[in-house]
Amino acid sequence: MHEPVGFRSIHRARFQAEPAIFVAPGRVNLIGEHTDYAEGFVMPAAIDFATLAGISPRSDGKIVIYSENFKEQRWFDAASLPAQAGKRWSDYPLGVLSILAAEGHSIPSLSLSLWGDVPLGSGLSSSAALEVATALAVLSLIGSTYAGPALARLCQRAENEFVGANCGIMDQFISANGKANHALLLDCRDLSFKLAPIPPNVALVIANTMVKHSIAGGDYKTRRAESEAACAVIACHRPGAKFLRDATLDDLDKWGHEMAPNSLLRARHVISENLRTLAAAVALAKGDMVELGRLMAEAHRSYSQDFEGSCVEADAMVSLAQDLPGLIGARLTGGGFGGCTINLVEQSEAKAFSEALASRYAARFGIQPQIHICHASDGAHRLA
Ligand code: GAF
Repeated sequence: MHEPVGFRSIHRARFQAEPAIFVAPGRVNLIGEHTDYAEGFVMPAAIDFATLAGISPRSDGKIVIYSENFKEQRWFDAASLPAQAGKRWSDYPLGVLSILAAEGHSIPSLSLSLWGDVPLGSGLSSSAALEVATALAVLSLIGSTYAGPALARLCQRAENEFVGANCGIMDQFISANGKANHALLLDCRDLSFKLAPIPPNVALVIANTMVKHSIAGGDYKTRRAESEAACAVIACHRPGAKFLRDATLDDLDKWGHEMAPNSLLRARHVISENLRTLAAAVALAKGDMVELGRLMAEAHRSYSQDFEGSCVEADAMVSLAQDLPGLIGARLTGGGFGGCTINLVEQSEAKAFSEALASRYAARFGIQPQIHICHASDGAHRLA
């Protein structure tokens, strides 16, 4: 994280008050895409790009939220917060306040400063970082605490019910519960997880295609609906199959002909991705990097061809990486249709890998990609 000089003094100067400061990270997903809302498995890591939230009490009945990124301040009455999103950055903190109120908390007058360096619209969960940082800050002001999984659910509700994006639990969960030097194998059914250590000689190289990604857009919704429609067909035969987590490839062989062609493809991705994610956790635990790389390659193929969640630039970013020294595995990460690829790379080759990938991509598309060598980081916590 590259904190702006004096985040504390920005809050102090603006609000004449000493802030308590909280940090919540963005994330990268190693494998397990579009499986979270199917109650399946994901394997994300928190990264060292994050949002900071500074908070202090007020006594004038107002809620004042300032974004250092947008250089914009917004005022609200604590007693009558907006009931609907307004398609602006402030929807995320307001969503958290609105769900906290719905969960029975009375929201006091407060000043909140926000700043973050998670690149926006790049599929690295800037929204989850903003929600989780806000939630921790406000909970501390009201003297309440939520355990990590409950904090993640609160923030997912803010995004689903207030912002209006129908995301799963992965992003908020890893932002709230990440652990330095580890990914998490998360079971999105019961939110149990296992720590998956990332070997110290493996770097997380995140390559931004610079194609904007958004889960508020129609594609995320459409893919989700198509995969859920496939599950509904299976459930007609096997009522126990409430989510694609409960379905098998055998179910698709038996009843795939009753599904719309796109639904069949989406379901094949989700069901096989759950299997790959479990296998990837085993490979990582055994230090079998060849198998991990193979699973990531297969996951990208499935995401791109069956789920049709990739784009020309992301497919190229993955294929341009294939013969570079040090590559273990590469795939598109996050909600899709743009954003970033995750490349697991031998640490000693990470710098040369990043430079070579950037120059190949720039030569292909005439766009300079941002490439970051990241570290798996701790989840949200109080900074000062
Ligand atoms: C986005 C969503 F927010 C997550 O819940 C998840 O569905 C992901 O896309 C795809 O794996 O990040």
